[in-house]
Amino acid sequence: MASEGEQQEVKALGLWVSPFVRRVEWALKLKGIHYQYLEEEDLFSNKSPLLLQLNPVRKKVPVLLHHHKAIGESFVILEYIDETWTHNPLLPQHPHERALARFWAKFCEEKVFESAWNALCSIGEEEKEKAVELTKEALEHIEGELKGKKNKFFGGDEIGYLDIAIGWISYWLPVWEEVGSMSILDPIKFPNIIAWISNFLNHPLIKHNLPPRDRMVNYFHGRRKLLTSTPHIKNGVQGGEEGVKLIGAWDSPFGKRVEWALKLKGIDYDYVEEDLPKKSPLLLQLNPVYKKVPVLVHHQKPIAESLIILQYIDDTWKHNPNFCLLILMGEPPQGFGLNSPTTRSSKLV
Ligand SMILES: N[C@@H](CCC(=O)N[C@@H](CS)C(=O)NCC(=O)O)C(=O)O
Repeated sequence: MASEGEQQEVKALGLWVSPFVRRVEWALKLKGIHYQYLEEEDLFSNKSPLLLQLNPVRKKVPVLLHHHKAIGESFVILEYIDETWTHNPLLPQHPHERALARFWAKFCEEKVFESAWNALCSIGEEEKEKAVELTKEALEHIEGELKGKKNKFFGGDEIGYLDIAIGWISYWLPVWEEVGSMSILDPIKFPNIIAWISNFLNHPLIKHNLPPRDRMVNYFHGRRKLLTSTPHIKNGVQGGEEGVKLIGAWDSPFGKRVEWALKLKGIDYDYVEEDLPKKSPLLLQLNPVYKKVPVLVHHQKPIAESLIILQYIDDTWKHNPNFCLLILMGEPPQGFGLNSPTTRSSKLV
């Protein structure tokens, strides 16, 4: 067990309704770690200075603070918690089983979560049906993983990493089904998932650490309304103060140009990393012609092609003119080189 002094240094920055934040809280509670919870009051329109300071790259919750050091991304935080407080291990002991737990957690995040969220925020029945089908297809793999297992949870009779990682399926997904008027968790098709859900929700620690359902239903009705009426901000594409968001890929020199330009102009922006081989629905929606990064979103309107974006930036924010020339000559202005300490990767939380 961690000493009292060590535990006092733990803080979690969160949002009450976030499934990502809940993962972190469940893990801390399973380990018996005392922590201070700090609610991000207005996450989508007025992020707190603390969040911007602790997670300047993604500007998202959860953020875990331990001994004044910040860690972002819920799966990374789960691993950090498991490595720091080694009692009640979350990940399995055997390397292959650990790898499998991570594999299924990632799969669920990319396939089940994304499709289910798309189904909830879909515009029109056809789009919704497609997304519901994709969600069910992905869930079939999870059903297969559970089939024939005698244990209550994925890794045995104690809740572990994978249960926590996909715990949202037990509680958030049924709320989304209700809010989106859709049916996903069919008990005939997914009997093992339904049994796992019952075990998970009946665990005393989980049961007492869930957001109020009615409040969630209201909240997601609101999110759904907002996201379906303004499709460009679906998936959180709202951007910084002026609604500036950049969709890029970490190794794209074209994306870098745009980042240098925004930084030179001092424009606050949100960055979304694109998984290029996969091409996210967001990228296909924002840049259906080239399907490439970078894409700049400003006031909910997408602009593609890096040179055109540079011109747009220079036309829109008139201060520091002529910088484009420098960037086009391939010379990152001082302090913005790929390995400079001011680049995104080095500032990651
Ligand atoms: N992959 C991240 C996702 C975190 C995330 O999307 N958090 C949402 C709250 S549910 C957020 O902070 N959104 C703020 C925004 O998009 O501006 C994780 O696992 O931690």
